[in-house]
Amino acid sequence: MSKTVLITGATSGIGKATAILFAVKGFRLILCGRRQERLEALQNELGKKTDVHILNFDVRNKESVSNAIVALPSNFTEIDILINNAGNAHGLDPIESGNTEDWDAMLDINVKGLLYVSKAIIPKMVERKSGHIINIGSTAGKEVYPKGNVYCASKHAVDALTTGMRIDLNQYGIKVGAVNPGAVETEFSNVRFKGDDEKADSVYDGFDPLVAEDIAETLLFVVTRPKHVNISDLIVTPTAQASATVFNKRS
Ligand code: NDP
Ligand code: 8X3
Repeated sequence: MSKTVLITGATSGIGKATAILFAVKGFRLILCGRRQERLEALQNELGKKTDVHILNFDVRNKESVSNAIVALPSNFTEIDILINNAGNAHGLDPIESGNTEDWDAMLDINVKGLLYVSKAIIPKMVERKSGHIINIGSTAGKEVYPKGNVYCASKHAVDALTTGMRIDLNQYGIKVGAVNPGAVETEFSNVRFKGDDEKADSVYDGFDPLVAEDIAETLLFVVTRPKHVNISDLIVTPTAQASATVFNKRS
């Protein structure tokens, strides 16, 4: 049978592009997010190509996460691949004036949410002694940039958790790795700047950012390696981006 992939944050950006590409490639999909209309639209569209199950939960709510996974229909309980993608930046402020609600959101979603989803899925992978977990980190998990403070901390935590998971799950033959994108034009900056779309768009002025499909293709490569190959860590940036702050912009 085709592999079953659970993707968090499938309603937009990287998660959605991955769902679309993986459907074309015949993976069975469990698509997660909070925006029900978008989940249903994806199910209707991608359901023409593969089996699709949708789950609506906020990754911050551990009971909802656990209940949703426990209640999966029997033909979707064996999850082969988990893509921990849900996440966002909230705000871009110096530490002295950062908003504590933004801090809570980033740590609760990007770090604790990833843990809750993983905790709900790992036990069955351990039982079956097989599985593959891919965490979507960021270049922000590899270096810190001005005003990135808490978002960078959350992605550094994802980096550490990826290594920790790989070490602990090694004995069960479970693959664990991370894909760490640089600037990808999605709804990411719209969320970061709280609906100020002009400001969000200006992030990508003067260079060609990655598009979500670039990361979807990377993820397809990662999940289609042979059984004995694990891609443990990948950084993918636009050609114009040399580091978190160095961009070759058109003048
Ligand atoms: P988008 O804003 O386009 O997508 C974010 C996704 O996460 C949405 O599907 C959203 O779904 C979901 N999500 C957000 N909060 C929650 C929550 N509390 N519970 C459940 N789902 C949630 O951004 P991207 O596609 O760019 O981001 C995907 C991942 O990639 C994130 O982890 C981000 O940090 C990372 N990343 C992004 C980069 C970029 O430049 N864009 C670069 C490096 C990493 P919904 O609102 O329906 O719940
Ligand atoms: C998203 C990339 O540079 O905005 O993780 O933090 S960045």
